[in-house]
Amino acid sequence: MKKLALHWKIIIGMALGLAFGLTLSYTGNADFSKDWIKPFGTIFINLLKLIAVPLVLISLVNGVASMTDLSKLSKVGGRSIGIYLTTTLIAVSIGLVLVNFFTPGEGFSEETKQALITKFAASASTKVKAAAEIKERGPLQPLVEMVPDNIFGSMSSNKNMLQVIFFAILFGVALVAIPLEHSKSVKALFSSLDKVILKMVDLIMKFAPFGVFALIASLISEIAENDPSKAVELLFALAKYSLVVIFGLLIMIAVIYPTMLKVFGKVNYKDFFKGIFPAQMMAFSTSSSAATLPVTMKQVEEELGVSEETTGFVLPLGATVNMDGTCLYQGIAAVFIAQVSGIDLTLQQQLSIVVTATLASIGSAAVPSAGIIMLVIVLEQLGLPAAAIGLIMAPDRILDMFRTVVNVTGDASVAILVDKSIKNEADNLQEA
Ligand code: DAS
Repeated sequence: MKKLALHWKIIIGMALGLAFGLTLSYTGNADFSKDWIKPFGTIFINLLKLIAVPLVLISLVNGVASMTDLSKLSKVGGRSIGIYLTTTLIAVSIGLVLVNFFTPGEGFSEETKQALITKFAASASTKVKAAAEIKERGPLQPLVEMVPDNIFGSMSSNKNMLQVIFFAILFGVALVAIPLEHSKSVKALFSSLDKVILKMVDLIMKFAPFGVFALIASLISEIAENDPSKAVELLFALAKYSLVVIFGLLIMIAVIYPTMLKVFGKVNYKDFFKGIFPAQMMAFSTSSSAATLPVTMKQVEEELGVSEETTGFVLPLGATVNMDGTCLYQGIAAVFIAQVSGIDLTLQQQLSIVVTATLASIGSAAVPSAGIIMLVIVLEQLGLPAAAIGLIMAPDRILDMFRTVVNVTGDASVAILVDKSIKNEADNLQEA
């Protein structure tokens, strides 16, 4: 029998978890779930938290260290990173506008809302509630907090992901800057470690169908208790949340990238989509920017006319650090979880989501489900209940397929714009 793809197994786990949760709530056996099912969901969440920091550290160092030399880093890298950050900030901003406009995490009946608040808000740390505390901080405080005074302390908790990212980038740049005879073995080490950590993610995700089953079953039986109609409300909210994410991703694909390419690159978007389509289909079916990278590079170079040098630099780096789809999704997911937990985020806290999600997407590895692994850290960073991941884990694998298409399309757009700017600069120099 043909091996079932992981995302179908997760969807089956979700459906069985829903059915089992409803059965438990119908028969009044919620306690059974609490003692015998919920622990497996907690184990799965802990596994995601376990892998997050080493995944960020290793995949980022490996991504930055794969650059050949600093001179190229400064020229092509400077332009690429500038455009990466622009598209990522646009993406997360679109996400936040949509989730605040459509509020998929609100509209529950009072009873269901109270049950959700009881379940999730309890595990929200004081960080989100102490909004007043934020006002006392200076405007540059987030910048100060990004620089760790002890990397081992930063790595000891998921709350300092920005500091781990700062250290990883600094370490990677230093690795590129030292002579090859000294950096060769370290680069090889991190390349091997990258394969190990990605295999660990793969092993953890094999547990995902069971983890999702346990998370959904315990969630439904605890929230629904003796009233299964609450479960229907939860599913409706999840469907609305998923549609908001997909709508945001479509805006990136159909509006933002074509506009950028037309205005700044004079590229006809029909030619662009014809050229990039095979890579988008690969991204959709693999949910992995890294697995799609060879196809993206081939299409961008052969079909979209980008030079080999630009392609060879911008796309591998982009696959590691430029994830517009993931960032848009993380922004929506964080606010959705706050809405479900009855936590009102101030504008300042939502702006901190822009920074945290942008950096989390930079730290996300280019593999399936990397986005939700990093979301655990975004939630911890913001003091939102990471346990609520169980609520959005169910549709996540499907949303991952869509957001990976946006990630890859964004990388290709940046490669074209950077290549155009370098060629225009060379033409101007010749004319001068
Ligand atoms: N699947 C990731 C990628 O390869 C994106 C994500 O998980 O958000 O781009």
